[in-house]
Amino acid sequence: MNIYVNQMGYLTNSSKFAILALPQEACADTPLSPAHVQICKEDGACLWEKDAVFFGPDASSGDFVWQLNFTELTAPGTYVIRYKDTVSYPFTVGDELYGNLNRLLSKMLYYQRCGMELTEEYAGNYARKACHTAPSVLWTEYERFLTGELSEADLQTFDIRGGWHDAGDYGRYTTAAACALGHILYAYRFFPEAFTTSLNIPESGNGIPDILNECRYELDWMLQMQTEDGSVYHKHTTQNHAAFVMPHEDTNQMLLLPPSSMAVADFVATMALASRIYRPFDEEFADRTLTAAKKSQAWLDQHPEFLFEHVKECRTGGYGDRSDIDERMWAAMELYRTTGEACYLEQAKHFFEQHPNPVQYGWADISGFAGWSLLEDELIQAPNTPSTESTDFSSAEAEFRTVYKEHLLKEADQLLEVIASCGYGVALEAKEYCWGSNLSVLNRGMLFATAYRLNPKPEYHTAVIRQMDYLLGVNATDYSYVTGVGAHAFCNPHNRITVADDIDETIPGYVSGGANGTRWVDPLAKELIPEGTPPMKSYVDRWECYSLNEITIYWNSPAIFCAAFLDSVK
Ligand code: 9MR
Ligand code: ZN
Repeated sequence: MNIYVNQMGYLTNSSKFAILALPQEACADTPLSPAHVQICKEDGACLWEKDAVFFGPDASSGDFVWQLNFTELTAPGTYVIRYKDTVSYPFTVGDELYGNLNRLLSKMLYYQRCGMELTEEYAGNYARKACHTAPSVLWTEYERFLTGELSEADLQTFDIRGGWHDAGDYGRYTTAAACALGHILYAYRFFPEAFTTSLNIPESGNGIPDILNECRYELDWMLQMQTEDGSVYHKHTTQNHAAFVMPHEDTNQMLLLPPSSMAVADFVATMALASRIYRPFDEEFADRTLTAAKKSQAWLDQHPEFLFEHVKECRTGGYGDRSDIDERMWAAMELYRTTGEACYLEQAKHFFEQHPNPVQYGWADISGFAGWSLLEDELIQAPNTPSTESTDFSSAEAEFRTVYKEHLLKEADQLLEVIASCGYGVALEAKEYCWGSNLSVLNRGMLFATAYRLNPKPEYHTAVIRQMDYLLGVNATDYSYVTGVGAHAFCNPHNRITVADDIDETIPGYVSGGANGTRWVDPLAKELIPEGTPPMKSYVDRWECYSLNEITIYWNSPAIFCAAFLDSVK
């Protein structure tokens, strides 16, 4: 029997679930009886006994599953669960857990910084030299240089620096950046009390919350991605991914890839949002971001067509998309929220009407961000407290809010049913485990957190917890998907720095992409994971497996959102 617990631990007064499981092929008959477990102090003293209830076969894991609800364990401490000879990993009960987790997840962003030296003072053993400081050139000119049509002296150069490395590669991509910033800036907006402690970064102590200092590093890079005419480059990478070397050893030519309408709209939205968030701390920056947002919105208004050019000779991340409706919706909504100008609300509504299910929070579909903007004041306040902000909406907005809210809550209720149908309590169906499935799980977590703010049903809160439980060990792989968190955390991310740095201990706080049950996987994953493996188990902790075990800023960012929620709403 396997026992899966949240290897980090559980909040004192919130729901606590553990899972006991056996692969179905290991059982001749369906086992129907409950599993009698003991809950013990880590040092061995048994506290009490309880039955884990037989759930049945679970489609995502291929397991027979027993569910143990031990919410009544509220005394802080470190515990294990025992079943016959099997002992779970230890776990803690306490209220500091999600705050500590949030700090680790947020510090990861500092380790992703490009274009500056990370000094020992802030990076400890992981100190490293500045990288990617050479000038960049336009892809459109560079390709003509490659064919000999242009000489090197003919190439325009651009001094664009900074930002976070997207992932285990060293690229920087506008839509990916906007996705991460959307999660984090809204996490701060809705749960500011979860961001009061120092991250020990160079800006710490300047009077601005460190999470905003960290996001500023990305925003400053993003501002440089705007062109003269208001369009925004889609990405800033080399032609091919670097070898597995430290970032400063990657001296390949940096390129600016042509604008896409997604990049422009995401830029508008992010800058308009940043303008509201940074205004209390830095008027000048708030003005600058709003001006930049309006300039790019003017470009969008003049270019209503979908624009995305897949440059196949450039083999870094594509971040291709099929629709820019959601990005344009987010842009219009943020401009409305920041300026109050009714024309933007009209635009946003127009795009909302074209979107079937605008509650998505991933890089390809960020429609849910527009919803956060729409309902911002309600989401800021704790449940059941009267709103301090003006509720004097135009009737157009009021009606729009009602419709959107109903939609979101209905979606949340449907996802509660998905949780109920999954033995492990995850809000994903078996067919949904694709590249970056942990993002999908966390997206659902953010949706439940949003629903809880709108209607504080305990089920929504528990649903957020269960998505974080999954991430931190209540899953059929036995791993915690956050480096450095839990007794059995994954430690071989597909990450150039971790592979090249010669340091045994992996940087803590990375979220893995997670199980990928599709056949669209990297070569080693294909070799190591036999066809027919249940989706939740389609994972190995190998650095070569980029389709299973990469890390990115926008897999950490939704975890930051969920951790911040659970740190402030316990
Ligand atoms: O996160 C992206 C995932 O949803 C896609 O399926 C995958 C393949 O296109 O790409 C992922 O993004 C990668 C990006 O293209 C480059 N940097 C690393 C990202 C994480 O794997
Ligand atoms: Zn770099």
